[in-house]
Amino acid sequence: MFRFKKHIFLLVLTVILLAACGGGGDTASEKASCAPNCEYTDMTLCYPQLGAESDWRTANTASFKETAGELGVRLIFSDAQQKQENQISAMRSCIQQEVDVIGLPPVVEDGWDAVLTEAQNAGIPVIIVDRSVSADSSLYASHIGSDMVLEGERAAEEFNKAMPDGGAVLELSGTTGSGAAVGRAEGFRNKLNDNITILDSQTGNFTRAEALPVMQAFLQKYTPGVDFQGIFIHNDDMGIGAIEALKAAGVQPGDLFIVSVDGTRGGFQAMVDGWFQADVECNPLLGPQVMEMALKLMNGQEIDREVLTNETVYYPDNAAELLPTRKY
Ligand code: GYE
Repeated sequence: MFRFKKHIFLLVLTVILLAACGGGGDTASEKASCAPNCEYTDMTLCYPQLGAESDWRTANTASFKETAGELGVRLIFSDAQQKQENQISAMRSCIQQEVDVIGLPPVVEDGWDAVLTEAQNAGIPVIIVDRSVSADSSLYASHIGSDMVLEGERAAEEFNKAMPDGGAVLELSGTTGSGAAVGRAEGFRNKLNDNITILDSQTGNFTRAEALPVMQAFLQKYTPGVDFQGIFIHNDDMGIGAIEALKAAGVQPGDLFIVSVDGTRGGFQAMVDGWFQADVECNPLLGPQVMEMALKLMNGQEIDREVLTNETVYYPDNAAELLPTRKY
């Protein structure tokens, strides 16, 4: 009887002690034991990359890997192949490994609440990188990326200038439900003159391979120069896929007014070759900014809740001159 009571007593004591220690639920400040003097070499950063769908993405990945190498940050990198469920499981694995900070480039906007809450409960701050999420902003530390709506507006302004008497355009849009495609489509519609109609809009999922058949299907349905005079393309890779289809259909560079987004070397080459009439910049080189912010978070310093990248529009007139200086 006495031995039994003793066992119960020990069991209760263990439970109380575990609860007092937080049962593994550390907070951010407990984790960064180096705070307020943490250095880059103290940092483990998780970056569950969304995929490798475009040259923009390749440059974004390289920016994180190179910056981590230069600063001595330990980077946990993965490639979700454009699948949200892969990004979520990569995040869960990082939470389990008790990383210091997570940088999340979300493939789509919706569906992040549960895993963001899990990170928050584990005391791991999340910086949303590049595309946005629809989750409440209390669930993440900050968002660093481009103003996708502004990019769409800038594209619309190019069509307004080129087509003052109006006309019709096609839209090759990015991944359905992604912050980049949603924002660009919205901005484009915000600013496009009333006399320019969007004849059709289809997704090419931000890839060359998927844009090619979409453009082919457009060309079966609509006659270039007759039914439409321009194309707004949400990224350079899809633009390059579309050019292949246009070439095969006998369209010549300059027959259509084409505006793309990103400003990659491929986009610059398309301007040099006369296919694109403007390329709206979207900067993928976000590694340094994200790591600087991650360090501030580890040290408990103030950070901005929204950081938008400064960007411009490029044109064919100096594309050949700028091409060799492009970093991506
Ligand atoms: O424009 C595209 C990439 O989210 C801004 O994703 C990014 C977009 C970029 O695949 O090329």
